Amino acid sequence: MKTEDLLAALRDIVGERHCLTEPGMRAGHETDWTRRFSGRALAVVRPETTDDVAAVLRACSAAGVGVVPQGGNTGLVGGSVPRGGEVVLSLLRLAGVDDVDPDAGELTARAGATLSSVHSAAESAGWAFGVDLGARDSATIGGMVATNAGGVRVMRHGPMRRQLIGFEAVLADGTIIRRLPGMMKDNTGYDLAGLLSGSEGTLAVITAVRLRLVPALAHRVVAVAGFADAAGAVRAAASLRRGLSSVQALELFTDAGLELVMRHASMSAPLAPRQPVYLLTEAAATVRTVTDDLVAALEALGLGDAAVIADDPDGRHRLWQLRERHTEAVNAEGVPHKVDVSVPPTRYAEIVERVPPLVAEIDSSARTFLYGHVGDGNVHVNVLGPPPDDEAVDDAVLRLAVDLGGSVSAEHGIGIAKVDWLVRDRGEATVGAMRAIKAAWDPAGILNPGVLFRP
Ligand code: FAD
Ligand code: 2HG
Ligand code: ZN
Repeated sequence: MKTEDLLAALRDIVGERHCLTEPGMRAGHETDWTRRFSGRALAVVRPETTDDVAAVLRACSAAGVGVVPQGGNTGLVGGSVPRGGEVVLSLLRLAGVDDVDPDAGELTARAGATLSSVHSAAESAGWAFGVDLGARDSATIGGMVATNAGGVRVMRHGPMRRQLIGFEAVLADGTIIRRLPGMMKDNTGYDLAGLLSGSEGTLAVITAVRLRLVPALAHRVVAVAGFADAAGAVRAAASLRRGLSSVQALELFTDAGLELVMRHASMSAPLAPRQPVYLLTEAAATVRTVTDDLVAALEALGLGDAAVIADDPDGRHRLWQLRERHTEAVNAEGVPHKVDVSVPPTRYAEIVERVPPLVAEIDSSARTFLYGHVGDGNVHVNVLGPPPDDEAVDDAVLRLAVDLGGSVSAEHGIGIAKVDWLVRDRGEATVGAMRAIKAAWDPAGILNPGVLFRP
């Protein structure tokens, strides 16, 4: 099929208005959130239904043209934008949340529903959704399943994969596969929903999922405590996790990042004097005593005077902003190198201490910011300075994570940013098994070419 014929077929399926070929209309879909990755799309198509998604995939398969599924385009590893010449399949019009079941604590979200809309729907039914992250107003449920997104409550509820009860998706040849609504217990062969989690748009296009909800906890408290070093913060995090069953989140950041956030967001320091490392703890329960319990736990750790606590909505929000706004504060300073890794809990303090001098050895003018989900062993290394295509810093940090027994991707995925590291981290045999799955589901290789594997 000629390009012009494919474009005509796509216009027929989604309508002229939703097949974007003008450069100005495509632009927002062609560059990623960090501005580090971009490429030209043949067209951006915006289907409204699952049947339209299937028709688009059939047309692209027939034409042998690659397809890049795209949700909110908040991904951080370059997997959501074209490499050059693909059709971007935007799922944003498949929005909405249906079939909220307040008795079962379940709902169905279409792929383009934002995380915030799922939180609202869960809340209206007297429940909560167990995954939360800073990009909640833009990140879509389809993209979050495709990346197996983590966020700030993984230590309590697990990542997206753990929330899935059922799914609907479209294979590269347009075949629709579906298990909706699905069942909480359902041992019927391969776990295809689990396989789609973290598949990064390379196996199928996710069009809807059934999600489990978690109890809504009425009382919530947030504390930020300061430490002389990362080891102290990691020890306190371990102790709080062990001793306080109400803990929902444990987040770490350093004073360099705090300085940036305060400047960018016009906020003031949570503690005086400032400290090198901070630990944010959130606890929640159905009973008001959750605040007293956290205060007592911090005092038992000798942190009574080194912590600030808030249990009112505004105060909690202010403390959370100090951690959540790191990503946008770094982005406002330049195009960052983002290295999302996890290490065993016993090596967490070590990686936080070793990364800044390691980066400085490679590029003495680089600025390094570390923050992350200490409760999951996940640290986000952000480096400003080296040109976007210079990977020396990325490679050094990834090598260190592997040497410490960690993973080269904790929660953001492989995308195009880490394709070579997938093999280095997992080995040829394991990646060979992954490639065999890819070949079976997408034999012509049209879904997100270049993501996860080199073509
Ligand atoms: P996109 O960026 O559009 O796509 C991401 C990947 O999924 C791409 O490979 C794409 O091809 C594929 N994809 C998208 N939709 C579909 C679909 N329907 N079917 C198949 N494949 C699809 N991530 C975390 O894990 N934890 C965090 O705490 C976190 N915080 C963030 C904070 C900020 C401020 C920002 C900007 C990002 C953050 N992220 C975080 C990263 C990002 O939000 C997640 O990766 C999110 O899951 C991406 O969702 P999206 O809809 O934007 O997907
Ligand atoms: C977070 O935890 C996100 O804030 C983004 O995963 C991480 O900015 C980053 O590198
Ligand atoms: Zn994160």
